[in-house]
Amino acid sequence: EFVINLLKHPTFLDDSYTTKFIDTTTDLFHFRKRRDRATKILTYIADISVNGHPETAGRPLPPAEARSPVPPRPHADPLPGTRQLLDQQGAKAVADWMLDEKRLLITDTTMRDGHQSLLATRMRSIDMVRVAPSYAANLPQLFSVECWGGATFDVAYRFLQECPWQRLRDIRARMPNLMTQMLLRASNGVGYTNYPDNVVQAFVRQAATTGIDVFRVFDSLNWVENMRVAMDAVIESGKICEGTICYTGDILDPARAKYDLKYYLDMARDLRDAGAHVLGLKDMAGLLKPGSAGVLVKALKEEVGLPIHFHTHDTGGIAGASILAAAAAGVDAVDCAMDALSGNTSQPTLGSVVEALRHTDRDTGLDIAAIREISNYWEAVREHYAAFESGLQAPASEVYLHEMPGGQFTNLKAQARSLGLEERWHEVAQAYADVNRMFGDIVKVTPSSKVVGDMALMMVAQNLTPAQVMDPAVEVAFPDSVVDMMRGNLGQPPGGWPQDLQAKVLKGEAPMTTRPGASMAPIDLEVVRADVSKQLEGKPVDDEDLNGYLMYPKVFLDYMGRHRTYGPVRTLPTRTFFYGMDPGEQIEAEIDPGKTLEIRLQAIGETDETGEVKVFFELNGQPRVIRVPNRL
Ligand code: BTN
Ligand code: 3PY
Ligand code: ZN
Repeated sequence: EFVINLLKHPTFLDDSYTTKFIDTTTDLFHFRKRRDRATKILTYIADISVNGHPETAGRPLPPAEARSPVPPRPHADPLPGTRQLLDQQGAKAVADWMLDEKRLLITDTTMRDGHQSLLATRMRSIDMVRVAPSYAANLPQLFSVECWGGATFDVAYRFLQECPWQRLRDIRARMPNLMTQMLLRASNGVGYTNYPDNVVQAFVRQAATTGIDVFRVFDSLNWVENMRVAMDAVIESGKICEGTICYTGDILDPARAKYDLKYYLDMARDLRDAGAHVLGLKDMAGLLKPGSAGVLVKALKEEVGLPIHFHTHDTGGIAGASILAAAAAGVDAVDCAMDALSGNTSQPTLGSVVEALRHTDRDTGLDIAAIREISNYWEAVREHYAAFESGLQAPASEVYLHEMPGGQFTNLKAQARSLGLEERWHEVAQAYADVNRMFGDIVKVTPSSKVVGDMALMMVAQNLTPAQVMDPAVEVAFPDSVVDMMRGNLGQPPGGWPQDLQAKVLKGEAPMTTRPGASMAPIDLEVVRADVSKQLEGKPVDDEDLNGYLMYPKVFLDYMGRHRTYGPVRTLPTRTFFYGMDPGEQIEAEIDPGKTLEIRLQAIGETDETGEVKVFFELNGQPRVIRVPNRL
């Protein structure tokens, strides 16, 4: 039997296997039997129940009494919302409508930035899809729901064993009146590197087709030149192009004159001229202080004429004040996260912003009772992700020193932990600030923020001072990402790279100063499709899969290999996915609309002399036995 051949194979047993192994180890297939999806899911549950999930090993457990999340009951049929306006009248009409609205418009970020910034992006689709109808019915006045893009795309494939496109399709279908929103890293797509123009274009087209309405497009160095391909593709798709400024420094601080008011106004005009329907103001680290927010928003409103959508993070603890200052200065829309996933490195608290503006001229018109119900749902969801909590206890003004994006902060902390540097976190924060200065004071947001983080960790790990790094006489092995960025592969920061550091990193190699995409040959998409199909033993490759592969070839193929082994595990409850089942426990998994598996784990046997364990199930009332290796 295939499963047994797989599980007993030496490569599998010694843990050196990847799921590629299943594709490349052909001796498995001489005995291969086609397994149905139920058997695959049982195999997964059996394996996790016996061996645990690698991602939660050694991490805090959810509380024993953690409730199963129950989504709030829809109060009524969904009223028409922004989605209908977009579909019926187009992107420009939505922008005009925003300018006319007196209300402060609200985007809910819980399903993207909220969990990216608090739970290492690990939230699973099922927890989002189940509450989407409650949003549609109970909060039809929302401007949009940010639920896709940024880091969620690769985390879905890589760690959650699910297809990000399916997530989008499922949310879209259950939220027909609300605009969906994504975060797009312009020429870096949803990846960490520059892609050929036609790959970026194909990705945008696919995202629009599968269900994105609002594209927040930014460049990690604020280089508008490097945003045009993505922006044009969005505009052509008929969806909303939110051309976005990334905010850093402090416009009121004379010592940070590089990022003064004029810098942002110039960039905003460039984005308007590039065709943006909406101007995004992305304060990814939460550095825009209330006083500066008022000045900046007022000036942008006067000078640019586009509706402004403000995004910030509460890492320093006063982002709510910045939102209120921006609202007073006339900002059109802001991002908040549902209360239970707000605050700290996430967005400010949605319900509290709604309350703060109640009975004022910027009253949001959102139903606070509906917000509380949905937040209670998220509170129950969050408990199941205890393994991914950062342990961050409080907001901190240290953010004004290091300027780390909220979406990176907890990630970098985890990276520091894995390098044994957790005790030296405040040194990492200082090094991050030092590296920013050495790089010439740059915008730090994915992927440039990752480069700064890599360099900072390296300096702390090797006890290198900035002076040593800059000293031509001291040999420094720079991280690959630093070399890549100094070569010009992420584009150009304002004023270019510091020449002395660049020369040291590149050892005399000449950097590129043009747009990276301009010198990348287009990919022949049909050749790639045929090649991927061949790697998947002739399985047809649709446009979604093709675009997944183009962003992350290896991550995608690994996902497909595991999918063949474990089936649609996205349908499992989150607790089961991360912790398996206990004897006597029963769960359900809806693997197709209306096709539900009732799964009861009866018992887990002893480990036999071959190192295997029998796991006894009842599947829809019928006994089933699955054997898995005990790898503990
Ligand atoms: C991953 O983290 O690699 C994705 C989740 C699937 C992991 C499966 S669970 C059974 C088997 N044991 C492992 O250590 N990895 C795979
Ligand atoms: C991302 O690109 O994932 C971000 O959240 C940047 O802030
Ligand atoms: Zn953010």
